[in-house]
Amino acid sequence: MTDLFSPIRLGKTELPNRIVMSSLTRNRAGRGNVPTDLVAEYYRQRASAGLILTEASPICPEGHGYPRTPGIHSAEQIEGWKKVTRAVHDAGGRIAIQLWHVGRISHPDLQPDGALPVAPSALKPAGQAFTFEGMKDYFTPRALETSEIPGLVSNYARAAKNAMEAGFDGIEIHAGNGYLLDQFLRSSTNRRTDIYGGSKENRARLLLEVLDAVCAEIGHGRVGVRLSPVTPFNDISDEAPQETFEYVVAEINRFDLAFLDLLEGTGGAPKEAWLPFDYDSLRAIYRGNLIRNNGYDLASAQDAISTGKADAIAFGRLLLANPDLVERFRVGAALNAPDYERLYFGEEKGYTDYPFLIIS
Ligand code: 8OZ
Repeated sequence: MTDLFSPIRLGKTELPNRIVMSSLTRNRAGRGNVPTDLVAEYYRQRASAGLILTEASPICPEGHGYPRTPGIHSAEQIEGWKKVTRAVHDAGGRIAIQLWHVGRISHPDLQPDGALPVAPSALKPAGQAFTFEGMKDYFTPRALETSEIPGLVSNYARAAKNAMEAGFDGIEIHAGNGYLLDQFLRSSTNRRTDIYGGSKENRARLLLEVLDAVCAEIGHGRVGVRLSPVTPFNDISDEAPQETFEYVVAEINRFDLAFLDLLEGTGGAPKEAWLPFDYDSLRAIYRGNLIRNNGYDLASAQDAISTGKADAIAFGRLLLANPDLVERFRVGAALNAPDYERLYFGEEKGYTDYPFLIIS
């Protein structure tokens, strides 16, 4: 019987099990937003996962919105990531990088020359940005000109090329969680009147152009995509999420991607508080491998795999706190609890100091 420990092929990559490490922002990059030896050690420790998805990694300087997030746009960053991919591969693992542009979820303090963040429309998000000087109110972003879109798309393609140079097995396009591509997809943040706004077909156009460009650059078997249809994180919503995302997923079918990473629910909120959405309908529409993500434990993950609701399951908090989660699941061991105080700072503390199982 197929279960969480069964191998699976996602595009060009063979996984020994179906336990995927979800992308997790950890804010430990060094100067120049370059991954350090400590970052390499963190991922190396988690190499027994079937596939690691890295933390979200900006594709260009304008794509940054938080301190110390590792980029994939400079030569130094590519060199830094080489240490990470080498460490994971030497430990027998596989790793894909999540490509990110935050759009309006940024602040002039984090932008080149103190510029305004860019977005589909000049709509200020509610809330505050994480800056080097603490929390500061968001600004009203600058709406991208239609003529700027091709340059943005080519930044994704260049980042995908950089990812291959850095030794990654693949990439995941981050089109969720209220960041730039999601700001185009969802109606609350996209009020454009050009071919990138209005109808669902127009709102999905940028993501589809990005997928086209990265697939042309590195091949569809190395490309995945992250969607999160109803998360309100970063002040975002859609008037008709079921309709919007059924369309998006149907269109994504044409790329024959390595996987779709579907973030269910609404961030860290308990399941009872999730906004309604029929994820099984996306499963039925999507023809490729589906990774389901958010709040799974061993039992619910096994259930999702054995009933055919998912091909693999991504774990965030559990893999963050249990580098040897695969082994712990296998033997039914107790799990370490995540140190929520040190998710976004703390260097090695709450990062590379979680204990491994001691087998006596
Ligand atoms: C938490 C803090 C900062 C960024 C996401 C990249 O939600 C993130 C993120 C999460 O996709």
